[in-house]
Amino acid sequence: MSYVDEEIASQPDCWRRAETVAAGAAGLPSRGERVAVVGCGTSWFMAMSYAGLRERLGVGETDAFQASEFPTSRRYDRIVAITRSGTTTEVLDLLRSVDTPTTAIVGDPNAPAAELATDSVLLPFADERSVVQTRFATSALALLRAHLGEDLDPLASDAEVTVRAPLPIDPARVEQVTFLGRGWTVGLAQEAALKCREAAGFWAEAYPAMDYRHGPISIAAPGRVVWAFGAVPEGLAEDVEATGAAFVHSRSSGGYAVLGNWAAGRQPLDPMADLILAQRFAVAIATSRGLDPDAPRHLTRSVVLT
Ligand code: F1P
Repeated sequence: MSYVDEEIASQPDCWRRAETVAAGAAGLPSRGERVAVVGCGTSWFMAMSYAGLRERLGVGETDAFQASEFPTSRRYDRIVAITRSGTTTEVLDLLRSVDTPTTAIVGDPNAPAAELATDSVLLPFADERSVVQTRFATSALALLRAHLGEDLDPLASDAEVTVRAPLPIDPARVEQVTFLGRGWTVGLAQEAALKCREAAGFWAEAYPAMDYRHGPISIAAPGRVVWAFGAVPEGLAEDVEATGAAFVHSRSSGGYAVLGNWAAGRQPLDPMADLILAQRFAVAIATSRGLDPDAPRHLTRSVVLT
Protein backbone atom coordinates (compact mmCIF):
# COMPACT_ATOMS: atom_id res chain seq x y z
CA MET A 1 0.00 0.00 0.00
CA SER A 2 1.37 3.43 -0.91
CA TYR A 3 1.41 6.40 1.48
CA VAL A 4 -1.14 8.15 -0.69
CA ASP A 5 -3.58 5.23 -0.29
CA GLU A 6 -3.42 5.60 3.49
CA GLU A 7 -3.66 9.36 3.30
CA ILE A 8 -6.71 9.21 1.04
CA ALA A 9 -8.42 6.76 3.40
CA SER A 10 -7.82 9.00 6.43
CA GLN A 11 -9.71 11.99 4.99
CA PRO A 12 -13.01 11.49 6.88
CA ASP A 13 -11.11 11.63 10.21
CA CYS A 14 -8.95 14.54 9.09
CA TRP A 15 -12.01 16.54 8.04
CA ARG A 16 -13.59 16.01 11.44
CA ARG A 17 -10.38 17.18 13.13
CA ALA A 18 -10.22 20.20 10.82
CA GLU A 19 -13.74 21.15 11.92
CA THR A 20 -12.52 21.20 15.53
CA VAL A 21 -9.54 23.37 14.59
CA ALA A 22 -11.84 25.82 12.77
CA ALA A 23 -13.77 26.45 15.97
CA GLY A 24 -10.74 27.94 17.73
CA ALA A 25 -8.64 29.29 14.85
CA ALA A 26 -7.53 32.93 14.73
CA GLY A 27 -7.13 34.86 11.50
CA LEU A 28 -9.72 33.14 9.32
CA PRO A 29 -11.77 35.63 7.25
CA SER A 30 -14.47 37.55 9.10
CA ARG A 31 -17.84 38.33 7.58
CA GLY A 32 -17.56 41.22 5.12
CA GLU A 33 -13.79 41.14 4.79
CA ARG A 34 -12.42 41.42 1.27
CA VAL A 35 -10.18 38.40 0.95
CA ALA A 36 -7.60 37.00 -1.46
CA VAL A 37 -6.74 33.31 -1.12
CA VAL A 38 -3.46 32.13 -2.63
CA GLY A 39 -1.53 28.94 -3.16
CA CYS A 40 0.35 26.93 -5.77
CA GLY A 41 -0.78 23.77 -7.56
CA THR A 42 -3.23 21.81 -5.42
CA SER A 43 -3.32 24.57 -2.82
CA TRP A 44 -4.36 27.08 -5.48
CA PHE A 45 -7.25 24.82 -6.51
CA MET A 46 -8.45 24.65 -2.89
CA ALA A 47 -8.23 28.45 -2.82
CA MET A 48 -10.48 28.56 -5.92
CA SER A 49 -13.06 26.31 -4.28
CA TYR A 50 -13.12 28.32 -1.07
CA ALA A 51 -13.43 31.58 -2.99
CA GLY A 52 -16.42 30.18 -4.91
CA LEU A 53 -18.13 29.01 -1.72
CA ARG A 54 -17.54 32.22 0.23
CA GLU A 55 -18.83 34.36 -2.63
CA ARG A 56 -21.88 32.13 -3.04
CA LEU A 57 -22.73 32.52 0.63
CA GLY A 58 -22.49 36.29 0.23
CA VAL A 59 -20.21 36.76 3.24
CA GLY A 60 -17.51 38.72 1.44
CA GLU A 61 -15.72 39.30 -1.85
CA THR A 62 -13.18 36.54 -2.30
CA ASP A 63 -10.63 36.07 -5.05
CA ALA A 64 -8.23 33.18 -5.62
CA PHE A 65 -4.79 33.54 -7.18
CA GLN A 66 -1.69 31.52 -7.78
CA ALA A 67 0.75 33.02 -5.30
CA SER A 68 2.97 34.07 -8.21
CA GLU A 69 0.14 36.01 -9.90
CA PHE A 70 -1.15 38.00 -6.94
CA PRO A 71 -2.17 41.47 -8.22
CA THR A 72 -0.24 43.72 -5.85
CA SER A 73 -2.17 46.83 -7.00
CA ARG A 74 -5.41 45.52 -5.44
CA ARG A 75 -6.44 46.16 -1.87
CA TYR A 76 -7.62 43.30 0.32
CA ASP A 77 -8.46 43.16 4.03
CA ARG A 78 -6.74 39.79 4.37
CA ILE A 79 -4.66 37.35 2.36
CA VAL A 80 -5.06 33.66 3.17
CA ALA A 81 -2.22 31.41 1.98
CA ILE A 82 -2.75 27.66 1.76
CA THR A 83 0.47 25.63 1.79
CA ARG A 84 1.08 22.09 3.02
CA SER A 85 4.86 22.39 3.17
CA GLY A 86 5.00 26.04 4.20
CA THR A 87 8.19 26.33 2.12
CA THR A 88 6.88 27.01 -1.41
CA THR A 89 8.94 29.89 -2.79
CA GLU A 90 6.15 31.90 -4.41
CA VAL A 91 4.03 31.75 -1.25
CA LEU A 92 6.90 32.85 0.99
CA ASP A 93 7.82 35.67 -1.40
CA LEU A 94 4.26 36.96 -1.26
CA LEU A 95 4.00 36.72 2.54
CA ARG A 96 7.24 38.71 2.83
CA SER A 97 6.21 41.40 0.36
CA VAL A 98 2.73 42.52 1.51
CA ASP A 99 1.53 44.86 4.28
CA THR A 100 -1.94 43.29 4.33
CA PRO A 101 -2.70 40.97 7.28
CA THR A 102 -1.99 37.39 6.26
CA THR A 103 -3.14 33.99 7.45
CA ALA A 104 -1.24 30.83 6.54
CA ILE A 105 -2.95 27.44 6.63
CA VAL A 106 0.01 25.10 6.96
CA GLY A 107 0.70 21.39 7.36
CA ASP A 108 4.20 21.63 8.82
CA PRO A 109 4.05 23.79 11.97
CA ASN A 110 7.82 24.46 11.86
CA ALA A 111 7.78 25.81 8.31
CA PRO A 112 8.65 29.42 7.49
CA ALA A 113 5.14 30.26 6.24
CA ALA A 114 3.80 29.81 9.78
CA GLU A 115 6.39 32.32 11.05
CA LEU A 116 5.96 34.85 8.27
CA ALA A 117 2.17 35.11 8.37
CA THR A 118 0.35 37.39 10.79
CA ASP A 119 -1.74 34.39 11.91
CA SER A 120 -1.31 30.73 11.19
CA VAL A 121 -3.68 27.79 11.33
CA LEU A 122 -1.83 24.51 11.73
CA LEU A 123 -3.02 21.16 10.42
CA PRO A 124 -0.09 18.84 11.27
CA PHE A 125 -2.41 15.80 11.51
CA ALA A 126 -3.17 16.26 7.80
CA ASP A 127 0.47 16.59 6.66
CA GLU A 128 1.57 13.85 4.27
CA ARG A 129 4.41 11.52 3.34
CA SER A 130 3.41 11.33 -0.32
CA VAL A 131 4.56 14.05 -2.69
CA VAL A 132 1.06 13.95 -4.16
CA GLN A 133 -1.26 15.98 -1.93
CA THR A 134 -4.65 14.64 -1.00
CA ARG A 135 -5.68 14.94 2.64
CA PHE A 136 -3.91 18.19 3.50
CA ALA A 137 -5.62 20.01 0.66
CA THR A 138 -9.08 18.67 1.42
CA SER A 139 -8.60 19.21 5.16
CA ALA A 140 -7.73 22.86 4.52
CA LEU A 141 -10.94 23.19 2.49
CA ALA A 142 -12.89 21.32 5.19
CA LEU A 143 -11.55 23.77 7.79
CA LEU A 144 -12.64 26.71 5.67
CA ARG A 145 -16.07 25.19 5.02
CA ALA A 146 -16.54 24.63 8.75
CA HIS A 147 -15.51 28.24 9.37
CA LEU A 148 -18.18 29.33 6.88
CA GLY A 149 -20.69 27.68 9.20
CA GLU A 150 -21.17 24.28 7.58
CA ASP A 151 -21.80 21.19 9.68
CA LEU A 152 -19.20 18.76 8.33
CA ASP A 153 -20.84 15.62 9.64
CA PRO A 154 -22.81 14.83 6.45
CA LEU A 155 -19.69 15.56 4.39
CA ALA A 156 -17.52 13.23 6.50
CA SER A 157 -20.23 10.55 6.25
CA ASP A 158 -20.20 10.84 2.45
CA ALA A 159 -16.42 10.51 2.59
CA GLU A 160 -16.74 7.29 4.63
CA VAL A 161 -18.63 5.93 1.61
CA THR A 162 -16.24 7.10 -1.08
CA VAL A 163 -13.04 5.93 0.63
CA ARG A 164 -14.22 2.37 0.04
CA ALA A 165 -16.88 2.39 -2.70
CA PRO A 166 -15.95 0.67 -5.97
CA LEU A 167 -14.63 3.14 -8.55
CA PRO A 168 -17.25 4.32 -11.04
CA ILE A 169 -15.03 3.42 -14.01
CA ASP A 170 -12.32 0.88 -14.69
CA PRO A 171 -9.00 2.80 -14.85
CA ALA A 172 -7.46 0.16 -17.09
CA ARG A 173 -10.05 0.84 -19.81
CA VAL A 174 -9.95 4.61 -19.90
CA GLU A 175 -7.76 6.61 -22.25
CA GLN A 176 -8.53 10.15 -21.07
CA VAL A 177 -10.68 12.00 -18.52
CA THR A 178 -12.06 15.52 -18.46
CA PHE A 179 -13.34 16.78 -15.11
CA LEU A 180 -16.00 19.51 -14.95
CA GLY A 181 -17.34 21.72 -12.19
CA ARG A 182 -19.56 24.74 -11.60
CA GLY A 183 -18.93 27.54 -9.11
CA TRP A 184 -16.93 26.20 -6.18
CA THR A 185 -16.56 22.76 -7.77
CA VAL A 186 -14.43 24.13 -10.64
CA GLY A 187 -11.48 24.04 -8.21
CA LEU A 188 -12.30 20.42 -7.34
CA ALA A 189 -12.39 19.51 -11.03
CA GLN A 190 -8.99 21.15 -11.52
CA GLU A 191 -7.63 19.26 -8.54
CA ALA A 192 -8.96 15.91 -9.78
CA ALA A 193 -7.24 16.44 -13.13
CA LEU A 194 -3.98 17.46 -11.46
CA LYS A 195 -4.07 14.25 -9.36
CA CYS A 196 -4.28 12.17 -12.56
CA ARG A 197 -1.37 14.06 -14.12
CA GLU A 198 0.81 13.97 -10.98
CA ALA A 199 0.19 10.44 -9.73
CA ALA A 200 -0.01 8.69 -13.09
CA GLY A 201 1.19 11.00 -15.87
CA PHE A 202 -2.34 10.46 -17.21
CA TRP A 203 -4.03 12.77 -19.73
CA ALA A 204 -6.66 14.67 -17.77
CA GLU A 205 -8.20 18.09 -18.32
CA ALA A 206 -10.60 20.29 -16.35
CA TYR A 207 -13.04 23.07 -17.25
CA PRO A 208 -16.01 24.99 -15.90
CA ALA A 209 -18.92 22.80 -17.01
CA MET A 210 -20.67 25.53 -19.03
CA ASP A 211 -17.50 26.16 -21.01
CA TYR A 212 -16.99 22.52 -21.92
CA ARG A 213 -19.15 22.73 -25.04
CA HIS A 214 -17.11 25.72 -26.25
CA GLY A 215 -14.31 23.56 -27.66
CA PRO A 216 -13.09 20.95 -25.18
CA ILE A 217 -15.95 18.59 -26.10
CA SER A 218 -14.00 17.88 -29.30
CA ILE A 219 -11.77 15.64 -27.15
CA ALA A 220 -14.71 13.40 -26.12
CA ALA A 221 -14.79 9.96 -27.76
CA PRO A 222 -15.43 6.31 -26.97
CA GLY A 223 -12.96 5.12 -24.32
CA ARG A 224 -12.81 8.60 -22.79
CA VAL A 225 -14.69 9.93 -19.78
CA VAL A 226 -16.28 13.19 -18.70
CA TRP A 227 -16.65 13.35 -14.89
CA ALA A 228 -18.72 16.17 -13.43
CA PHE A 229 -18.62 17.50 -9.87
CA GLY A 230 -21.68 19.28 -8.51
CA ALA A 231 -24.56 20.62 -10.59
CA VAL A 232 -24.64 19.52 -14.23
CA PRO A 233 -25.86 21.99 -16.88
CA GLU A 234 -29.04 21.03 -18.72
CA GLY A 235 -28.40 18.72 -21.67
CA LEU A 236 -24.70 18.24 -21.00
CA ALA A 237 -24.89 14.54 -20.12
CA GLU A 238 -26.79 13.88 -23.37
CA ASP A 239 -24.29 15.90 -25.41
CA VAL A 240 -21.39 13.93 -23.91
CA GLU A 241 -23.12 10.59 -24.40
CA ALA A 242 -23.69 11.44 -28.09
CA THR A 243 -19.91 11.57 -28.55
CA GLY A 244 -19.52 7.99 -27.28
CA ALA A 245 -17.66 9.13 -24.14
CA ALA A 246 -18.90 7.93 -20.74
CA PHE A 247 -20.47 10.51 -18.44
CA VAL A 248 -19.83 10.14 -14.71
CA HIS A 249 -21.76 12.04 -12.08
CA SER A 250 -22.78 11.17 -8.55
CA ARG A 251 -26.42 12.02 -9.24
CA SER A 252 -26.62 9.80 -12.29
CA SER A 253 -27.44 6.18 -11.59
CA GLY A 254 -26.17 5.40 -15.11
CA GLY A 255 -22.76 6.95 -14.55
CA TYR A 256 -22.44 5.79 -10.97
CA ALA A 257 -24.02 2.40 -11.23
CA VAL A 258 -22.08 1.29 -8.17
CA LEU A 259 -23.52 4.09 -6.09
CA GLY A 260 -26.94 3.96 -7.74
CA ASN A 261 -28.74 2.37 -4.82
CA TRP A 262 -27.02 4.57 -2.31
CA ALA A 263 -27.69 7.73 -4.29
CA ALA A 264 -31.32 6.80 -4.95
CA GLY A 265 -32.32 6.86 -1.31
CA ARG A 266 -30.28 9.82 -0.11
CA GLN A 267 -28.94 13.19 -1.08
CA PRO A 268 -26.29 13.21 -3.83
CA LEU A 269 -22.68 12.90 -2.72
CA ASP A 270 -20.98 16.05 -1.55
CA PRO A 271 -18.59 16.99 -4.40
CA MET A 272 -15.65 16.96 -1.98
CA ALA A 273 -16.42 13.34 -1.14
CA ASP A 274 -16.68 12.73 -4.88
CA LEU A 275 -13.12 14.11 -5.20
CA ILE A 276 -11.96 11.18 -3.06
CA LEU A 277 -13.14 8.83 -5.82
CA ALA A 278 -11.14 10.83 -8.33
CA GLN A 279 -8.04 10.70 -6.09
CA ARG A 280 -8.44 6.92 -5.85
CA PHE A 281 -8.98 6.73 -9.60
CA ALA A 282 -5.67 8.58 -10.17
CA VAL A 283 -3.79 6.21 -7.83
CA ALA A 284 -5.42 3.19 -9.49
CA ILE A 285 -4.24 4.35 -12.92
CA ALA A 286 -0.69 4.77 -11.60
CA THR A 287 -0.73 1.31 -10.05
CA SER A 288 -2.20 -0.29 -13.18
CA ARG A 289 0.70 1.21 -15.14
CA GLY A 290 3.37 0.02 -12.72
CA LEU A 291 4.11 3.54 -11.45
CA ASP A 292 4.72 4.62 -7.85
CA PRO A 293 1.90 7.09 -7.11
CA ASP A 294 3.87 8.54 -4.16
CA ALA A 295 6.75 9.63 -6.39
CA PRO A 296 5.54 11.57 -9.43
CA ARG A 297 7.92 12.33 -12.25
CA HIS A 298 9.79 15.65 -12.06
CA LEU A 299 8.01 16.72 -8.86
CA THR A 300 9.12 17.28 -5.29
CA ARG A 301 7.10 17.69 -2.10
CA SER A 302 7.62 21.43 -2.23
CA VAL A 303 8.78 23.57 -5.12
CA VAL A 304 11.66 25.59 -3.69
CA LEU A 305 13.21 27.83 -6.34
CA THR A 306 16.77 29.03 -6.06
C1 F1P B 1 2.18 23.11 -3.53
C2 F1P B 1 2.61 22.12 -4.61
C3 F1P B 1 1.65 20.95 -4.67
C4 F1P B 1 2.16 19.85 -5.56
C5 F1P B 1 3.54 19.42 -5.14
C6 F1P B 1 4.44 20.60 -5.11
O1 F1P B 1 2.70 22.78 -2.32
O2 F1P B 1 2.64 22.78 -5.84
O3 F1P B 1 0.40 21.34 -5.16
O4 F1P B 1 1.30 18.74 -5.51
O5 F1P B 1 3.48 18.77 -3.90
O6 F1P B 1 3.90 21.63 -4.31
P1 F1P B 1 2.39 23.52 -0.96
O7 F1P B 1 2.69 24.98 -1.09
O8 F1P B 1 0.94 23.28 -0.65
O9 F1P B 1 3.31 22.84 0.01
